Amino acid sequence: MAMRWIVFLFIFPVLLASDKVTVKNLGLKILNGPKNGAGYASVYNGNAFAVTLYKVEVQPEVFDRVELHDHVPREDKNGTQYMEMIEIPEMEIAPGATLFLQRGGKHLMLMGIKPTLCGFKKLTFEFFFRTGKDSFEQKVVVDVLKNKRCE
Ligand SMILES: [Cu+2]
Repeated sequence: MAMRWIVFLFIFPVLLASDKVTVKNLGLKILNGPKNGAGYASVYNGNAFAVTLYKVEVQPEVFDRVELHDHVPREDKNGTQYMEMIEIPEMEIAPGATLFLQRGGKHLMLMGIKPTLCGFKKLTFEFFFRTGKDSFEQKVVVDVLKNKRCE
């Protein structure tokens, strides 16, 4: 009986969904002027099941909040096509797929940039994921690059 427990504890960590989700190339677009910024990254799901990104938080709190955004095609009353940016509640990533957070597509919106941003060289982004009944998070540290806003 004791042997069975040892085996179970040894194997369990290998099965964690979080080990197979990687956030890469996180970059921030923070300009001098606009009150909001954007965040871009690629998020790979190496699991055999889908995972859902449902929240992103940043420490220290240099933004009012981070929203998940997408662009959707619209048509105005003259029939002209345009893209509208909307907030979405979550982003699903299929097994083996990569979610690209990028310009003109899905992205992170950094709402309400606070002046305190300029006092920090690094920020920690926490990505919150859900899969079935489990949830987990990934932390990614990113440099605050030199920008006109902070001069
Ligand atoms: Cu946006």
